[in-house]
Amino acid sequence: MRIGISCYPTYGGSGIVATELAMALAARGDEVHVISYALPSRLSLLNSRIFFHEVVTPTYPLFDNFPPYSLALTTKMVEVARHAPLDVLHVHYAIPNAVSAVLAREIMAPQPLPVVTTLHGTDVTLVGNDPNYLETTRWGVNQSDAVTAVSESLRRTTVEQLGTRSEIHVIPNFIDPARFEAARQFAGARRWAQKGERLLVHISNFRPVKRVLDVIATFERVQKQVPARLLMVGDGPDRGKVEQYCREHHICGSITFIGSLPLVEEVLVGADLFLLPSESESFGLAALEAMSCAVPVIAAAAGGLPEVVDDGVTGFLRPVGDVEGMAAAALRLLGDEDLRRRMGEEGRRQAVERFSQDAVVTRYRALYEKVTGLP
Ligand code: GMT
Repeated sequence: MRIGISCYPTYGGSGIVATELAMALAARGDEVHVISYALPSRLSLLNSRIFFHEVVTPTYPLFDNFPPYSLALTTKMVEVARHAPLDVLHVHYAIPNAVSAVLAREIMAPQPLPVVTTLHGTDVTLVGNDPNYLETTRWGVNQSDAVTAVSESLRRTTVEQLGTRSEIHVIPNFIDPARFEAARQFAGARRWAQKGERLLVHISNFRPVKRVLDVIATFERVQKQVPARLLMVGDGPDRGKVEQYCREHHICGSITFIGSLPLVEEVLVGADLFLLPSESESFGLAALEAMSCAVPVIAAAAGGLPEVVDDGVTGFLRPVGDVEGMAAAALRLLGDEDLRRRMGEEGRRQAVERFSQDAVVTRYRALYEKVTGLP
């Protein structure tokens, strides 16, 4: 099958999922055309069945700061669909990708171009439900030939907040077990540790929804009891604020801001705990990646996180903002190495059993077969 995949190229989970899916489909024999405004960070073009198409958005004085990216994206989708030619177009993140894709389908008619839209979270919860985008987002979702959401929680939220009427298939995010098995050899997080330090890790795009100050507040409480280091991985709008807080509270010495890393296992393997206290999280791919590295997760009981982290079994979930509870859970695990190891290993087992790439990619492939009628 010839599959178009459109996504954001940056370090967000939606771009990672789209990229991993593209590479897995190509490895199985499909031809995959990735469409985005820049090369996604993890996309390898070394498979001869993967192609990358950059969306270029020309500017013009009249546009001021608002060049019409959605139209340039639609135009690129049509160009690729016509000349590849594509059998199906799978877009990740509804805004503007779903709307651009439906428009591309209309332009392509009568040549069919079924559109599959995968909702990732903030395209519904933070951006899609904004009155400035709501009507168009709902239309893009309703007009798609198939819609998926990465968790049951996001499926419910989409119906509630966008008022969509299409069937939404829940297809969770996934990991490649082989990649994480190979990572077991890595020096991983221990590279950053000083003698006797326990290692806590947080990975995100440092947006307000991630509640990065809660990570620091939890760590401060832990560090009072146990020698520890916090690895802050990623980058984004709240990083400056958090670094300033650390300077003002004289805790910079035990917190390392690493920046964005394409392969998160480089910092997860060998870590003691992973912290994700988000306000909302449709799935929490970083939590799944931590589990895949046998690292227990302490997270907020928000959105789809309870569908990923088994509370009391592969980590602990606490109410949003409950930094006392998260710190107590962290201290409990750091004080009981047997329990910490057992939870980590169970996390790895569940990650492989419930979120393996092969099974999830098969489900996406089945959806493409359904909307195209092709084998
Ligand atoms: O987290 C974000 O703000 C960006 C967004 C993205 O594009 O990566 O993340 C969402 O999609 C991920 C992949 O499906 C999910 O693992 C994240 O939970 C989800 N983020 C939120 O819901 C806040």
